[in-house]
Amino acid sequence: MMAKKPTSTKPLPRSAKKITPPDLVGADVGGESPQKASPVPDDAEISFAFADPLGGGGETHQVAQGEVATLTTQQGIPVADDQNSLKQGSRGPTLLEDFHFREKIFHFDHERIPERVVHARGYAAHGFFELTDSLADVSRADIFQRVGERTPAFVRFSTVAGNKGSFDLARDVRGFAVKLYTQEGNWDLVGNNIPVFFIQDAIKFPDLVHSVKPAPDREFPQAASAHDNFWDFISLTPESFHMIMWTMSDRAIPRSFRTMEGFGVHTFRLVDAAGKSTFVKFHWKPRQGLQSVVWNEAVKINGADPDFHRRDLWDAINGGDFPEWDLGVQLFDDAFADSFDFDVLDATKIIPEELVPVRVVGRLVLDRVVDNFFAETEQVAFCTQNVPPGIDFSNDPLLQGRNFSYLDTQIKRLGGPNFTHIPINAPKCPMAHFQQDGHMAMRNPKGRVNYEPNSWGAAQGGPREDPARGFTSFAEAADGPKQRVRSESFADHYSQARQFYVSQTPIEQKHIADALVFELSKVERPDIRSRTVSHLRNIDSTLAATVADGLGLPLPDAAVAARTPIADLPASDKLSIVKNGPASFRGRKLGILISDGADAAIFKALLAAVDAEGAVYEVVAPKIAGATLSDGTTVAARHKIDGGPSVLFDAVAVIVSAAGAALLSRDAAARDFVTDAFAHCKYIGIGAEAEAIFVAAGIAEDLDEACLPLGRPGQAATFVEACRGLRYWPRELTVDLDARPEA
Ligand code: HDE
Repeated sequence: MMAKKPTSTKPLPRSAKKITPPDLVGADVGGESPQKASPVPDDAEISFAFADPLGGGGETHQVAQGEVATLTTQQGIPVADDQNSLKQGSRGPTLLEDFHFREKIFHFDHERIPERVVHARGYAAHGFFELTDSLADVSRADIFQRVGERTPAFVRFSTVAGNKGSFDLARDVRGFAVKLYTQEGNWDLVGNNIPVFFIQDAIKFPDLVHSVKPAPDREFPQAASAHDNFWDFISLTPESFHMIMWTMSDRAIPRSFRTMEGFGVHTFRLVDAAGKSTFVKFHWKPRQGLQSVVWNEAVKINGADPDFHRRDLWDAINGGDFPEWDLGVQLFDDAFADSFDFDVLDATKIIPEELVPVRVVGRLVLDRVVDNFFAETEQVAFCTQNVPPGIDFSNDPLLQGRNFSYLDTQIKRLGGPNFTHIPINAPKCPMAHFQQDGHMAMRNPKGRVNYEPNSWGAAQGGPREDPARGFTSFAEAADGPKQRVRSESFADHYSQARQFYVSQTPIEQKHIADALVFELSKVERPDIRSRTVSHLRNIDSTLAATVADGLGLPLPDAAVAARTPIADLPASDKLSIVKNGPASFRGRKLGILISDGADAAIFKALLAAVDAEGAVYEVVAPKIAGATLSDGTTVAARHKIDGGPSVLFDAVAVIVSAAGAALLSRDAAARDFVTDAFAHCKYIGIGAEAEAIFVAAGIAEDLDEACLPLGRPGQAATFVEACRGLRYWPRELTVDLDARPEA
């Protein structure tokens, strides 16, 4: 007897049946959100378009609003059915003849290109540079001649160690790479958010990067320097300790790309029309002020929103809050270089702004997100060798090495020598040369002549060199024996590390010590921990003692210093984040936790105060559909409470009804919302009925002067004004075990 089929199983279709997709065109994509922050692009505005890769030569495929484009193959053949492959019979084999299927799968198979070996995770935007002060006195560079002129710019921010899919808030250096499409060729200023580097000679770069990346046998940890290999290398590389002070500071966990400084790091040269050279260091100073998160917050942000930094930039630009940086230059001559305590060619050193002031000469504005991440952000190829006439290299051995590496790496990543033909990499000024062919050549020269010199005359003979306009290297004299050496003038490894440390406020110094203890506590070998602390003894004895104590380690002897450190370099205020914070809460984000029945007058007063400050807000509620306020208004939420922890915000407010407070007091995510905001020293606005949640969270007794009442509408403005402080640091001493070594 045949077994009876289960009744729920439908008979398999035996006849050919065409599966068609639901018609998505015009489908409702959701309700409107009242949130000011994180604008969602209006789908109705988007028309479909392929960018023209030839920049004018090919056919641009554009479809007007309201029309629907016909799907085609890469060859432009219209596609009738994108749901079913071509088969012999309804249940037969798929046919090789199906060119649409084969092309689609073939192309998909090749979608990935190698990620960057460092700086793999990044995010970019378009904008412009505007000259505000002419540098014509020291440089012939076209970009520095005419005040008020704008130069298109593309800027990519990145982390260094993590892979492309890693989280944004790793403790790490941030890349700050700027491509400026000048009228005399592209200038790539490929910098970082920290003005010094770990090593002095490019030959050590592979070792440094190998040490910080996941260990080769186990492939972990990802995007983290807190492991044996990194600290082993560092503790054997004393020149890295100035940079270590920066990476252990909150500079390595920025709040936003918008609140980071950028630095060209190396000493470069500016060269005038007469060939005279002036040394220069480049600085990008954010008009938004400096701001970082705290480590415990960073750890949690990475879980709550791994895209925290890219989302922040995307939201700010789409919301019309365009980030801006001043371009500053430190200019100095050979006489200064000769008299300075350190070698200006040593990339582990800064020149304090107190010694050579930063002259602001322009501003950088980012005002447009990319159309396509891959085409622009992934394929952009920065090369330190890209400098226009008037800007030149110094002999910094790190920079010299980079000038080889960046061109070389693009060939691997982008597949051939024609990556300059990709629109994001192509200059926006006239180009003429005889380079030709190769993979994906898009711009081969026209005509018969592809060499020079030639005798085909001006009309047909093609471009000619121009000794007056052309790039001329600064005629620096060089002499000496061929040798592998590190100059004696590079031998001081600790003086500026100390200068950085003593320039920090006490809370920032605490964060450096905490970070060192955290990182070294992840190191398994005690000898590596101890060796690291031996270097700290050459920087600051209290720091060394605090870290040793935090590790439960006997204080080791000081490491042998190649040169006796200078202990009394003066503190420099510019090195502190806290001393260079924003003047207002503008552009910052308030998280408002609400419930049904929350006081409408207070909520609305708070929104008005946020608006007046130029800040943004997001609503968090028990349900994503939002909450109904006391006056019957419904407010949609941006986050359900579980997905909107307080770490996502610069400050928080809790405005709930008594019933809402009772409900949320039992909710772990709601309790975490307030305890984390409290632990991270944030300003907290507390509505009249909200206290029960703070009681349930166990912090009601500890509330301090940065926890402000929102019982009356008039208190909203006072609260938002207080938020300008960003953090109430005295609280940290009461909530962090590390702050109380005696405990
Ligand atoms: Fe890089 N670095 N680097 N680097 N670097 C790369 O180039 C390299 C260094 C920096 O958003 C790579 O296109 C060497 C210092 C940024 O696309 C590679 C040395 C500074 C970016 C490379 C250094 C930087 C990179 C990998 C030691 C700050 C991302 C992919 C001498 C001044 C650019 C690529 C982007 C990327 C080599 C040191 C900044 C392999 C050999 C110092 C911002 O070419």
